[in-house]
Amino acid sequence: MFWFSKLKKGLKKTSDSFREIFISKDMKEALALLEEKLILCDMGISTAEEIVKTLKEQNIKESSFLKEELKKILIEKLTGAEGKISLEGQAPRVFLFFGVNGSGKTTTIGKLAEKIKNQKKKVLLIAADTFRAAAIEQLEVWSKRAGVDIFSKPIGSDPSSVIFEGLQKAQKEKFDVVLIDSSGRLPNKTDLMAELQKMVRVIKKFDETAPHESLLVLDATIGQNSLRQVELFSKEVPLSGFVITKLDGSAKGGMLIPVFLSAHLPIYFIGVGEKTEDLDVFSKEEYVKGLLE
Ligand SMILES: Nc1nc2c(ncn2[C@@H]2O[C@H](COP(=O)(O)OP(=O)(O)O)[C@@H](O)[C@H]2O)c(=O)[nH]1
Ligand SMILES: [Mg+2]
Repeated sequence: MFWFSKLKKGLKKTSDSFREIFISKDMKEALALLEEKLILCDMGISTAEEIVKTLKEQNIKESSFLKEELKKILIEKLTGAEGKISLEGQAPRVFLFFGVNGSGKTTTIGKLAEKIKNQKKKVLLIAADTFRAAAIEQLEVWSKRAGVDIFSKPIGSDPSSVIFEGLQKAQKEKFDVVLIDSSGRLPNKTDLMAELQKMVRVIKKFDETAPHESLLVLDATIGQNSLRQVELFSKEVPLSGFVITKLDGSAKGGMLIPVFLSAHLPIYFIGVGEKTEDLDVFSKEEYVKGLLE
């Protein structure tokens, strides 16, 4: 299936709620309903109010125009929200993935490993989520599926030492790209945020321009609650952007907008399912079309 139809299908839970607005004959009613639906899909109260205010000022007569104007406003709001990772520059390129347990880090890394390998790059996965044995095994499964190498140590190992040794391997064996899976929790009582900072320091010992991307992975099904995670993580580690997963399971697909506006960091990838082809780069036009058409 083509990406756009996947995205559209994924966003269905969110987009379904908009349908009745655009067939409404009464514009006042349509705008009131729109505000309610924007809030319900977790676009944020202030954003919803602002959008409806702008639309009211335009004095639109037909609901079909309403959709077009709304599209323009949403695309405009997402100015700067598209991001692209660069595989060029001094190798290895190091990409670090953060996020709470279950947000979709390992799955995202697995999908990306395959995509990057298909671009003829030598990819190494580093299993620095040493909290659960299953997390390491899950990354091993993805590495086999993608046909890329993995570096791991036994469960409970110090995540930063796993990264250190993994990067030594990457340098020695001339890998192009390194994807690092981190933990949302730790096996010992160490403070997670302190550990994440340590990971970044260890990476900088190899290349002070690395990590080349530090991406926070967010689960769309929790909607605006992810703003709290953005705040928490960005206070402790320098983030460069977001990955939004599970847009397919969420009726809160509007959350992407407040997430972007909260930090003004780009959204690099979005996930709409569990397979490799269910991940792609974020396009604001496609997203807004998927949401409203
Ligand atoms: N439906 C759906 N499920 C996803 C997506 N991304 C991840 N998952 C699932 O979410 C669960 C947690 O993902 P995982 O990668 O293990 O999260 P981690 O703890 O952050 O590494 C797994 O069952 C994944 O298959 C997505 O885009 N859509
Ligand atoms: Mg994981």
